[in-house]
Parts: sequence; C-alpha cells; structure tokens
Amino acid sequence: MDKGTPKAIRLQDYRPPAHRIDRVDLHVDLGEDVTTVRAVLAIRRNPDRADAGTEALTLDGQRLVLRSVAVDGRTLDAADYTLTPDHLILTDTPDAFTLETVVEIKPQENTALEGLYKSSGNFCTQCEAEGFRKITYFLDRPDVMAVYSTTITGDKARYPVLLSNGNLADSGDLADGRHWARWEDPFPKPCYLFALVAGTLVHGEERFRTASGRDVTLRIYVEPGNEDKIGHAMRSLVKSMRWDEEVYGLEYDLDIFNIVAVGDFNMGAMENKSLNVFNTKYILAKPETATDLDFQNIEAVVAHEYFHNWTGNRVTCRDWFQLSLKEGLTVFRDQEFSADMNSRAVKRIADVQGLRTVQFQEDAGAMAHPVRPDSYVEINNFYTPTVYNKGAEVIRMIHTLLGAENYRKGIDLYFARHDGQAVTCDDFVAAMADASGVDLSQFQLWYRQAGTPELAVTGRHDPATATYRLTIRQTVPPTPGQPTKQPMHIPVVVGLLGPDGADLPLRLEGEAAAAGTSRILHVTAESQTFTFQDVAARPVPSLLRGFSAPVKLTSDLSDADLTFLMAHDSDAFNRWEAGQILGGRILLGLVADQQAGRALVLPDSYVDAVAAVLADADRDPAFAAQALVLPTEAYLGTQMAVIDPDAIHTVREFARKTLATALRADWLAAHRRNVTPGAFSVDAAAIGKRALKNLCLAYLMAAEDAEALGLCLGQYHGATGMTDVIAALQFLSNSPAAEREEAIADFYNRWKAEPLVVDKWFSVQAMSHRADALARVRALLDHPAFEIRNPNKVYALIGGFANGNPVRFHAAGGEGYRFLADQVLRLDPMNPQVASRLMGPFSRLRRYDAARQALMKAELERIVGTTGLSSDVYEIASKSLE
Ligand code: 0A1
Ligand code: ZN
Repeated sequence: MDKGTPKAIRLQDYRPPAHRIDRVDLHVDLGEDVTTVRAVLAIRRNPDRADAGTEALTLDGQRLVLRSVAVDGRTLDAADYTLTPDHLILTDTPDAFTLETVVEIKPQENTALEGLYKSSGNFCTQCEAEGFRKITYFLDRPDVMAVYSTTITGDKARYPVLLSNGNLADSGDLADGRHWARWEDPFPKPCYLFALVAGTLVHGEERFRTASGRDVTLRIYVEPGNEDKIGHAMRSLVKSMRWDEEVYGLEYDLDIFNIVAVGDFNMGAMENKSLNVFNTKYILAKPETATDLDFQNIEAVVAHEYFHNWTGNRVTCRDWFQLSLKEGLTVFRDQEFSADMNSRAVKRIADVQGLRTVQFQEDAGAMAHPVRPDSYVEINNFYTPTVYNKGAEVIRMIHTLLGAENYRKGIDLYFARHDGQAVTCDDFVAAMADASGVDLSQFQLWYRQAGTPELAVTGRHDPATATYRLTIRQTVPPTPGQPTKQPMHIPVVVGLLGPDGADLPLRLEGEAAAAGTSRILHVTAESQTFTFQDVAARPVPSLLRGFSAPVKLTSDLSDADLTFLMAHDSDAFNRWEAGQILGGRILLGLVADQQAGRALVLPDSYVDAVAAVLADADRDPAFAAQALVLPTEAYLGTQMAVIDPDAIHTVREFARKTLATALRADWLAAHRRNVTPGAFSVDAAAIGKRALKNLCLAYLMAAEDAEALGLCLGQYHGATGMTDVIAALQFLSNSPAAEREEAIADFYNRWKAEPLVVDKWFSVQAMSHRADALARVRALLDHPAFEIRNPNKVYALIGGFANGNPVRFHAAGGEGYRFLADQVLRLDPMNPQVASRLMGPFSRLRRYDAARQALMKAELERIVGTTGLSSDVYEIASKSLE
C-alpha cells in the first residue's frame, strides 16, 4: 500500500466528540459540471468533554474542493486552517460559533456511489456509513445529531423533482430555468441519515392515518416507465406502518414519507429520515417481471427501512461498533412482520437457512467477528450477516428469554430512556433487563464473542425411575483474535414426544407439577444435565424448537427418531429440521463414500421418508417445498472439516437424480396437482403451490427424461409469471438439452428492456453447473447489457458465479479464483464497496484443501500487492491471508 497500511479503529478508543453541531443549513446548487455545497453549521464545544480543553475542531471531508471557510461571518485565510486529504482542522475557535464552508463536488464522476452521485441522470445520495464527508465538511460520526434544513437548486427541466428529509417548507422558480426547494427536518439526526434526490421521477401516492389521527402522505418515486410496478411496495409500506403501531406501539412522526427507487445502489436500501432510497430491486414488481421471492423480499425490505424510523433513526447508534443495535433489532422486527403477514414456519425456515449458510460460513472464516465488533479497518466491510442476521437472532433470544410481554415492556423502556439519543448495545440490553427483571449479564457474551457455539446433546431414559435426562455440552470454537471463549447463555427450547407422537407434559426435577409441552432450558455451563420426571416410555426429544439459538447442534438421535420427528413434531420448524438433519447425515456419509471411491447408494429408508413428505405435500405446499429440498451445497460444506466442493456436488446431484427416478410418478402427480390454471395471483397459497410445483419440476429435470423436458419447455413458453418462467429457464440452463440455448437467447430478447429481469438472466447463467459456466460468464462481461458500474449487474453475474456456483468457482485449476481476483482489481478503483463485497469466498480459504488454499492465497497476494488499493479490499485480502 503506497498510502501506508490502513489503521484499525477500536471500540476501546471511543471518545465523545469534542464538539457538537446543533444545526445544519445546507445549500446544494446542482450543476452538470460542478455542484456547489454551502454548509452553515451551528457548532459548540461539547460540555460532556470537559477534558477536551481547547481541542481543535477536526472536520471530516473527502474529495471536496474547498472554496471558502468563514467563522461567525469572517472569511478565513488559508493560514487560519489546516487542510489534509481527509480533514479540515480549525484551532482557536470560539466556544460556540457559526461555521460556513463552501465546497465543490462532481457527482457525475462519483462511481463509488457513496455521497452525492448520479443514477440514470438523477441525483441521489448514500451517506451511511461515512458518505456525508464526501458532500461537505462535517463531524461524520453518528453521535453528532443535528437539526437540518436543505435548500436544493437545480435546472427545472432536468430535475423537476427536488427532495430531502423532513417537510417541504418552501419552493420557487428562478429566472434562468432553474428552481429551488427548501426542506426542513425537525428531528435531530446523525448525518448518515441525510438524503437528497433530484431528477425526473414519477410517483405513486397513498394516504395513511396513524392510530392517533395524523394524516401521512406516502409517495414512491420511480423513473418514468415504472409506474406500473409500485403497487406491491406501497401496500407493503401501509402494512408495515399498521403493524408497527399494533405490535410495537410505534407511530410515524412526520406528515410525509417518501421512497425513491434508483437503479444504481450498492446495497438493498437506506432508511434516510422520511426519504428512503431503495435499490429498484426492492421496489419494482409486477408478476410478469418479478418472482414470488422478489415480492416477499420487497415486503421485507420496505418494512425493514420503515421500521428503522424508530429503531435506528429516533434512537441511533453511538458509534459504528454498535451497528447491530439498529440492524439486528430491525431485522428481527422485519422477520416477525413477514412471519405475521405470511406463513410463520416457512419464514423461519427461510431465515434459518440463510443464517446457517451465509452467517455460519462467515463465523468460520477469516472475517469472523462478534455481533458488536471491537475493531475495524473499513466500516463498510461490517454490514455483514453477523451484524444483521446473527444480531437478529440475539434479539430473538432476548424475546424468548423475556417472553412477549416483558419484551414489549423492555422496548417501551428503551424508547422512554433513549428517544433522540445515540446509544450502545449495552443500553439496549440494560433496558430489557431492567424492564423485565431478567438477568442478562452472561447473555451479553453474544455481543462480544464471535464464532458459532456448538452443542452436543445426549438423552438417557431410565424406565425404573421414569426419568429422561438430557445432557448438553457447549463449546465455542476459536476465531481470529479470540482463541478461548467463555460458556454462553443459550436458550434451548425443547419438547418430548411420546410413543404416539404427541407432546408430553413436562415436569423438570424439582418442580411440583407438569407445565406446558415446550420448555426453555437455560444452557449456561460447559456441561449440564436436565432431568424430566414422569416419563414412562422412552420419548423422542424435539431439540432447539424454532431454532431458539444460532448454534450448531449435534445429538444422538437415530435415523428412526428423526423420521419420527419429521412425521409428528408439533413444532413445524423442527419437522423440517429433522428432515434436514437426516438428509445432511446421509449426504455427508455419501461424500465420504465418494472420497473413498466407494459406490454411491441412497438408502431406501431415506427415499421412503422423502416419499412420505411428498405424499403429504398438498396439506401445506409451501412447507413441503422447503422440506423436500436437499441441504444445499453451501450448507453441507459448513458441516465438513475440509470442504470438498466436487464431492459435495457429485453426491447431491446423485441424490437428486436417484430421488427423481425412484419417485418419478409421485413428482409428476404432485406437479400436475399444483399447476394453477387461471388468473395469476401472488397470495400465500398460490406462492406455496408454485414453489412445490417448481420443486417437482426441478427433480423431474434432474432425471433428464424427455417428458420432463417437455413440461419444462411448456412452462417456459406458456407461463405468465416470472416465477415460473425463470424457474424453467434455470432448469434448462443446467440441462444438456439442445433447447437450452434457444431458451436463453429467447429470454434475453423478451426481457432486454427490463434491467432487473436481465439481472436474473445473468445470474441463471452464472450459476449453471454446466462445465462451461466460467467461459460463459467471461463472455457475458462483454455483453451489451452488462455494465460494470452497475452493482446489480456485478452481483448478478460475478457474484452469482463466485457465491452461487461452488463447484465451478472452486475448479481445481484455480481459474475461478483468478477470474474473481481480476474482477475485484478491475472494480476496486471504481467502486471499492462492491469490489470488497465480492471477496467473501476468499475469506474462507482455510476451509479448503491445501492445493485450493495455495491457489486462493496466490490471488490474494496479487491483490494485496496492488498499489492504490482501497481500505475495503485491503482489509479483507490482508485478513484472509493472516
Ligand atoms: N442501513 C441500511 C443498509 C445500508 C448500509 C450501508 C450502505 O452503504 C454503505 C447502504 C445501505 C439498511 O440496513 O437497510
Ligand atoms: Zn437496516
């Protein structure tokens, strides 16, 4: 690194700011060449930092051309301040004063999509985490909260819509074809929640009356031509607002709520106060262009960003180490919202699948970090599955430990104490503990210790005493920087099934009478035994119901026990889980066979178990569709000491083919039963039927028979909804059939005018497990529809290959690794966030064999050795090599 090695920032070094900024008046003059930002800041010394004495005022600022600085109306000479590439430093300032700066920026050249930038000719902003410093000089840290006014001036023809946070206070026309608008946001906020949008946009509008009678105007702005794809997002917003009132007692607090959808966005969406900015992927939907999963994701992300208005905006983070304070809590809230709107069990299964593949992989790699990290080099690298999804599991466990009523009391206390403040995860836990009286001191380790805890469970039934004893041992594996761990407080929810499959009433040793059929076992020590009384016959335990803690659990349950649970467990999640454990066990056994050169045989008992689920599938098609999917290649990898991507792929395909052939008639029949003729609908029942139908088709296609191919082609050409069309295309793209290429070409021609649909087309090809996948991906980089500057395109094509195609990405020759490193180096100078987000697979190199490790290391060394690397990519590459 020519700029010197970037330094780690540590939680233990946190100091409150030496200065506060109470008020910000921004004047943004938008231009085609230069945009001018005049900022008037009311600054004073922070009374809470008496020790700061006369500490200099060090404002953050990057890539800004400074035109002038004035203190209390007096313009400063260059000698009166210090200017560095990252800071503007003023010494000897009064205790309270007005600072006025004027800077110039060039949003049209901003390819990093952080700060003020352009997307399809429209101006928009992304300030989290540290983008505001690319707009003006400021104390760019979340514990500096100010009241803002924003005056935007721009060409009226090009930018008829001018938006910022808060309420529109005034607007007017200027002589030269320009116009202006002034927005005022009464709520103090950190600068990462600032937003500005200017452009040619159309909008859909709705009214919402809050529980206390405030009328709110809801608007969703999109580029012209997309008006017909706003409805679902708007309905989702209305539902979220109502849900937050009903479940959390939280109302919206302004008269307007605006959402703007932009095509170029690094992440999913952003919760800027009253002006959310979204990636189009999470707004635009109609059945012809969006899949059922897209519809569900839109509902979840719209809710997530809306929920941030309280959990994130009204109460925000003191520093970026506390990111999970807002993200873990808000993900938990959006998960529960989606569970209430759809099927709770199916939602939980999907969330756990995501956690177990993506987050467990992170926990096992070089970037493993606690939910509250204690150091970072580049904060943008910490918007992770650990902070978001494991963070949500931590809140879920608090909910479990406190119960719904006490949880709500804790939430109420949290807002009573901290509304308008920037606080820590400890503050949140303290409110929860104080409101409920539940001791969460050991539980707090979940915020500090990285790694996935492992639980080993054994059960012993004693007919003589009619007792059943569960012994639970916990270990937390070492992670980078944390070689030894303390035992955690893990809530393990269990039930016991009697011989008839019904839940037994539960009485633990020491209790006078039985109560309930599900219990939280508080696992707090390295080893503990829990004894259940009055258990006459050997029960089958249902362990970790609802996935009550984010752990890896192993047990001494037999295959027969698991089959029994699949059929009888009253906990729907665990009925699914039993099937996954059984499937995982069998597939991992076959992986060992494959590695040892033994013949592969799928046990008949497993085929029977799958047949039983399929026979019962129509009762709950959505659930069955989940239960009939074999554990994914990524998940199987997480269960192995050394991941063997080839063996995993071979075995899983073998199992799919065997099941396809053995149960061919059943798949065909279930497929036929779940084809829904007539009008297309995206209600939960129709979604479930489609999921099951497409799963059946996937199996049938795995058998490579002509009838299946006919069905698949028929579906591809005849379907009206994108769910069915893209599913068929995906199966075709994996198949050896000659019709494959025709369909791929046809799809592009049909959908080339819809960028989000073209993204799907790129992904399907990138994830095809056919041998030519990489060659195709390389060719597609030159396709006219591919744009390296558009994050969605990069994630679809390059990310699809690196993350969604393990067998081809990990090709033994290393060509997949070389390809990814080339793309990272090409992207880094344009967009470091996107470049660094592609590097996930490299951070897990230690999980592979020596030859693959060496190949990945060579690529990482090539990356680290490149001059001018961003801190984003440098951090991941260097940590992966450690
Ligand atoms: N806070 C947003 C996610 C987000 C984070 C960072 C971004 O830029 C680096 C953009 C968006 C959320 O949780 O939805
Ligand atoms: Zn969020």
